[in-house]
Amino acid sequence: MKQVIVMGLGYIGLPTAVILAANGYRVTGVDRDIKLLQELEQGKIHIEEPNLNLLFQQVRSEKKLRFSPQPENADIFIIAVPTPARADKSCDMTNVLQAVESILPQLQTGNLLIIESTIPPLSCEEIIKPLLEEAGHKVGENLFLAFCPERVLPGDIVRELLVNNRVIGGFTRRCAQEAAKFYGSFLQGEISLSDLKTAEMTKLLENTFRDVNIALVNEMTRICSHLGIDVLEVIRLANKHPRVKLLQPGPGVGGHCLAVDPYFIVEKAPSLAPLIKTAREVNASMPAFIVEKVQNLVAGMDKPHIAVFGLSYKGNIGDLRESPAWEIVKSLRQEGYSIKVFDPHVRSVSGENSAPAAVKDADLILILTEHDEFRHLDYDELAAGMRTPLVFDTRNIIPARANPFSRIRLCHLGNT
Ligand code: SAJ
Repeated sequence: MKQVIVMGLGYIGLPTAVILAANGYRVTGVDRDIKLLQELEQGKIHIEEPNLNLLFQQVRSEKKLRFSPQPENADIFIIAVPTPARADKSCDMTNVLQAVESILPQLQTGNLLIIESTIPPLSCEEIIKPLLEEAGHKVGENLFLAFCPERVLPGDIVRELLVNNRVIGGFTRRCAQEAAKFYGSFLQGEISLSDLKTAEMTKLLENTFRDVNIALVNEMTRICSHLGIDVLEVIRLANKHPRVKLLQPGPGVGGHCLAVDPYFIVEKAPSLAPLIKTAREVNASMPAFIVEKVQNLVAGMDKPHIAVFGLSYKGNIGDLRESPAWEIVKSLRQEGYSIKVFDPHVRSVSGENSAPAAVKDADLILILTEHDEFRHLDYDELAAGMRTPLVFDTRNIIPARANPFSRIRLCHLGNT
């Protein structure tokens, strides 16, 4: 049974460690957060993902997954630590470099080192490989180095870890092949081999593509709003074209990926990336656009109360990182509005425990996150407890056509 060390037990590292343990590997998950390790040892996981807890409890009871603050000897090392953006939006690789440094004393002939963390192009060759060589390793000869970006979608991580196609960049062909052998042992998706820098850039392009696509519909939302055209209908109709696949506008783009990764391309070639940079700016401006719309909707009301539904950066998860919803709530509070929040997925922020409690005497329900719980609410019934029966659905989750709640004025990005 091969031994795998997974460095970093966050959104990617923990599910990866669990999946590997369930697929025939002896796994040690390493993290410097001692409190997190203690909680994991006690059987508590900090990530809300379908099927993760079940699988976690199973591999723990079978003693296939251990935790440690320090790496130890192993066959395969995976680095899945976060790479946040610095204040100037460039990539802070400190976690990755510290992880590499901490495994240096453990590396042995024949080991495979895989980087899964998202990093700027050329980082493996220009920063990580030299670190390994300075420690005396002959990369490509007695140590195999590969970059295999994670591609899983928060909210569906466990399934996607098994079925998604993977791109593997190797320092040499042999490095990529060694990594492919490993991923092929549990992956149902297709594996494509390439070199390090191509795989690094591929990862960034994927998230940038999505960010630019969303920026396009968000910009279109502003334009249509100005011209009095229903942008949601325009997008729906345009998507009937066989080669058009527009995403949905919303209150902004959050999370630790789309809102961050495109800048890792910009930092490498700023003068060559105007489109990528502008797309980021368009998406980053959406919270202010929503705040402006809210101000217009409640203008003239006496001390308006707003009930915000959803704080996380997208539906059905509890992740607050870069969340546009959170930014909107902060802005509205700064503007002096009375705000109550309800998010059944976010426990870290004190809010209301139920929708009726949040909307009591409210003048507006502001839907900022597309949680399933919000889709299935009876808004007509909720309106009975409101002062003004007004809903602003920025995620377009309430079907306007089959509007059964006649008393409510339903606003969305297409008519507001
Ligand atoms: N969003 C929109 N409109 C849409 C789709 C998304 O406004 O039509 C917003 C969401 O509300 C959210 C943000 O974009 O605030 C990002 O959400 P997401 O679901 O698009 O993506 P992430 O950040 O959760 O995960 C992405 C995925 N990348 C791609 O789909 C190309 C995932 O596969 C990556 O593994 C992940 O980034 C990552 O870790 O890099």
